[in-house]
Amino acid sequence: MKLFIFLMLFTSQVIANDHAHHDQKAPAAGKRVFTIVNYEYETTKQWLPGMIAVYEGDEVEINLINNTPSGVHGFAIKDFGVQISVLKGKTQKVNFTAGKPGIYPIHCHLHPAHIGGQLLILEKPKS
Ligand SMILES: [Cu+2]
Repeated sequence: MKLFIFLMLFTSQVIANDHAHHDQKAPAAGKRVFTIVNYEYETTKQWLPGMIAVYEGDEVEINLINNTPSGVHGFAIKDFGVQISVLKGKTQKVNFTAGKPGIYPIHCHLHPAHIGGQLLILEKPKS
């Protein structure tokens, strides 16, 4: 039942976000903007969405929101020199340029046991 409520809340948030973004202009080609939120469910902490996909060479901007009651959590993509700590209730922005195509791990450098994510970098489609 608890999980069901969590999923309902999460789904409605996704729908609300989708609405909010309707009026906004799409980002310029080659720039990708994400919002990723750290949730805590029972004892599990996770940045969601857990996987983001971009093209090689993209300018990536991620807004990290720490929604957990437990405290500071980290967001690190070692391969691109990204390592940032986000305080409870705060939002932090991080920028980097996507390098070679591949699948790169995302993790909390402060608590390695937390569920990690993945950055998927795709080859640029030929135009
Ligand atoms: Cu953490």
